[in-house]
Amino acid sequence: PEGGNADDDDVVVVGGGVGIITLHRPRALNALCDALFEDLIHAARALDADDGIGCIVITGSGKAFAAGADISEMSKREFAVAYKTMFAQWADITKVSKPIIAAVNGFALGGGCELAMMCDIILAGSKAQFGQPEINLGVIPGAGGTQRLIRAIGKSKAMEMVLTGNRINAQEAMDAGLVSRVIDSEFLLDEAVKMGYGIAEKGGVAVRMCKEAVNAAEEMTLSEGLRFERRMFHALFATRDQKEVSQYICRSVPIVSHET
Ligand code: CO8
Repeated sequence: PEGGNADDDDVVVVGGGVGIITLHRPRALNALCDALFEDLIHAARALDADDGIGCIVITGSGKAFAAGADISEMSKREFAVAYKTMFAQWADITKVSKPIIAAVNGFALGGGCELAMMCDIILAGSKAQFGQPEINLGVIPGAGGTQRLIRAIGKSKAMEMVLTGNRINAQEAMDAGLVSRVIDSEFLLDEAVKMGYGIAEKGGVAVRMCKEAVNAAEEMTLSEGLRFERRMFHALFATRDQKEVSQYICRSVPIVSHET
């Protein structure tokens, strides 16, 4: 993408109704160096702004979704530089208004696991492994690992993962509720794209509002969330999508005689 500066490290964008972003930094297992993350954000923003795209898939390679933030880039940083630069822009991924599916194969560790958790749906390939190994490096997760993980899998399991640095496999991640499905590695991307097309063909405004409302549940009390949801529900009656879809549904309803 334009504006990218990750030299031979790259992010490839393919599109239709679904935009696929492939992390491609094979020599470091897709470790998220600053340049790669910058390219990722740039690609995600471009797809979010593209009217032809209804859903985004972020994926990596068979060996790694992303093996973390880039250790070699970060290990020598002093506090002031770390404070000013590290992870500040990562949260921009959560500002993307269209749904993002993380198709995770291989390692999703540290920042890689945190990136997956910033997405809206995580599909795991059968060889996926998730972990927050920061504790082994003398630090703690810094891009949501202590916050989103507990919301996804509960305190005890999240605490075990961040305190021991141990990894969990795809099935364990599924059982814990971190991922929505485990798919044979070979078919992971196909399935993610298929799901993406299924989402992309729905009404675009309703899809974005769905995402916004579900994500709001993590920030709001139940009564605030219910009010927020109801307001969005009402607002959707002002959209052309709603009128067109309900007209279609009305035409599709089989006519049953009152006498039968
Ligand atoms: N950063 C930079 N390079 C990496 C990373 C990473 N996170 N992960 C792997 N690589 C590189 C390796 O250094 C190696 O490069 P080279 O061939 O030049 O030596 C290459 O990728 C291949 O890795 P391995 O040979 O180790 O492959 P294996 O299949 O043997 O092992 C593992 C795969 C288990 C994933 C192993 O590479 C590993 O444990 N990686 C580190 C995982 C990790 O701890 N990630 C970081 C989590 S922490 C984080 O994301 C945020 C905080 C960062 C702060 C760091 C400051 C201290």
